[in-house]
Formats: sequence, structure tokens, C-alpha cells
Amino acid sequence: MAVEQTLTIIKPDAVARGLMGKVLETLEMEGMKIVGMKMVQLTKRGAEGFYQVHRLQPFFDSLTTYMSSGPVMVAVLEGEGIIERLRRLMGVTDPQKAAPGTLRHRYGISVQENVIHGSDSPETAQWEIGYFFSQMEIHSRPVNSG
Ligand code: DAT
Ligand code: MG
Repeated sequence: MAVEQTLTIIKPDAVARGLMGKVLETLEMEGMKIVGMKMVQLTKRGAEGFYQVHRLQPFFDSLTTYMSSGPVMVAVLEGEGIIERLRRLMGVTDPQKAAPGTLRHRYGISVQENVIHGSDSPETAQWEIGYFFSQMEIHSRPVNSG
């Protein structure tokens, strides 16, 4: 399986409830390598840009207001099959339907306040990483070289 990178966001509800440490510990315990990380607060415009794929959804205004309501922790994770592994560890969008043991099941409050974001494909991951990080902020070690 190929080494990939993905973008994760610890969302405002989790940051506000003091869950950054628990979420990051879980990611690291799962062997997910953090190669970039910073705390930021999105503007409403910034959240709209990030979630532009959902601009026609009825929840778009609420989602982007929420995502800009407080600081978030954004991070780049690296590893084999990391995109799919992170999605599995997160659980499905609605915490009430997420499987036991997943982060959303453990800590989620609602479909909107669902703790964590993870990119859903290699193409999305590259675009989302570039939305937040410059190359200088990603501390990846070359793999499979030569
Ligand atoms: P995911 O975050 O599981 O990839 P998504 O990409 O479909 O889910 O939606 C992005 C975010 O938008 C999701 O984490 C929470 C919010 N959202 C999705 N569906 C929603 C709904 N029906 N009502 C309210 N918020 C929703
Ligand atoms: Mg998504």
C-alpha cells in the first residue's frame, strides 16, 4: 500500500471541550505520523472556501459558521493507506451512527459537532493540505527513494 498524506482537523467543539490531547494521542497510538500541525481560526470566508464542495447543501451556512466559531487544530498525517485508516478511526459523519471505538462515537455531539475532519480521497487530501500548509510546514521524510 502506498504512503499517503491526509489532512485532519480537530474541530471547534473538540478544541473547546479540551479534547485535542485525547484525539492526538489516539492518532499517534494508531501509528499515524503527524508531519505538520498548527492551531488556526478560520474566517467565515475561509471556512466557505474549504467546504466549497458543499456550497449547495442546506447545512452549508451552519457548517461554515460553526467551523469559523473558534480555533481548530489542523494537521497533516502520513502513512500507508492513511486516508482510509483515518476515515475508519473517525467513524461515519453522524456520531450516533458511528461504530463503537471510533472518535466520533466516543466524543461526537451531533452531525455538525462531530469532533474531526479527514480527507476523503488522495485528490481531496492534496487540495486540503495545500489549503492550510506550505511545503516548509510539512516535515515529511522521503520514502521509497531510489
Ligand atoms: P464527513 O465529515 O464525514 O466527510 P461530509 O463531507 O459529508 O462528512 O460533510 C462535511 C461536514 O458537514 C460534516 O462533517 C458535518 C457537516 N454535515 C454533513 N452532513 C450534514 C447534515 N445532514 N446536517 C448538518 N451538517 C452536516
Ligand atoms: Mg467529507
